[in-house]
Amino acid sequence: MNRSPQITDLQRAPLRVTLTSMPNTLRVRFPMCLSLLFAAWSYSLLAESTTVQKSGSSLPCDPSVATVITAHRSPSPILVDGRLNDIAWATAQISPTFVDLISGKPTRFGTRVRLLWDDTDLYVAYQIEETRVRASLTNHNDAIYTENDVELFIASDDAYCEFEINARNTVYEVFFLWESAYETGGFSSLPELNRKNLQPFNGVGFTTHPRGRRLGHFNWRFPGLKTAVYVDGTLNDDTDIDRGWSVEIKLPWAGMQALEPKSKRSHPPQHGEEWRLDFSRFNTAKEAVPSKDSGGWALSPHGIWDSHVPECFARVRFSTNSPSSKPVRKNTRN
Ligand SMILES: [Ca+2]
Ligand SMILES: [Ca+2]
Repeated sequence: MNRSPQITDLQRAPLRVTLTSMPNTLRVRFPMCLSLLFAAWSYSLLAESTTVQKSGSSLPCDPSVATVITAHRSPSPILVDGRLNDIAWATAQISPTFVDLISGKPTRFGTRVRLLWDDTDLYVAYQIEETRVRASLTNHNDAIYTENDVELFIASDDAYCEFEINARNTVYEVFFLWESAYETGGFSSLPELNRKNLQPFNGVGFTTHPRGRRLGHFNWRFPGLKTAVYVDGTLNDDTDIDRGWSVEIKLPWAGMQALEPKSKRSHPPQHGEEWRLDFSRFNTAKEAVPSKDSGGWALSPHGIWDSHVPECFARVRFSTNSPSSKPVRKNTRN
């Protein structure tokens, strides 16, 4: 996502109801008993509002209501070529379509994600509706967040990694950790996370995270990462109307070790285990007013212009069961 904070005015304002907000005419005609009842109701809303404000001041979302998606064990091999026509993908759970990152409201184009895994790898697939597929950046770690992209975040208790991918299959990747856990979490023991490789990072819109400061490794590479993109239309040619693009990502479990040097979680995860992952897409063009399209869409909304809030990530539940042999959806486009 673009690192510049923006659209903070679209953040949901806490609900405020006071007697003084009533029209004068209504106040004059209100019988005393009804006024008292109204006052009591208003007070309860104010109390609730205060609670919302208190929790809202620590986190911009309610972590307990994040969207849940199941990642099943893959029933068959997956060819990482960008096309989602593998038999395995046809049986995977398809997520609900993404919503606005800030408001949680529906978005103009559909975006869905699927996950599968096997003994060696985690697989993530994005299906992105888009009428004008565009991408220009071609070098690894170019500023992909300045173009249309899809983004993936994977969190452990004390760290998370970020991947941004454009329609040319160019990847930007960064590793972040909470500074307070640098020693206690075992990160300081990893040569690649030597302090000289780390830079301070404080989020892009939510800069008052209760966990304090973060450190980012902006030249980090996820070991064994493989990505592929398929464009269902024509790239950088706006004389036609495209159908969209799709992305396949393969992440070896072995590469997850840096997220948790003390290996609290098993790789692959155990049945029923739940991880926090974030799935989003960012668009340079926004839907015209009166839409309040922020340009950032996610599987689980954050309530603020900032992907870097692991507590707001979607919840991925791992299952050792293979998905149904029956395709979940027949009309897979590519
Ligand atoms: Ca494929
Ligand atoms: Ca096109």
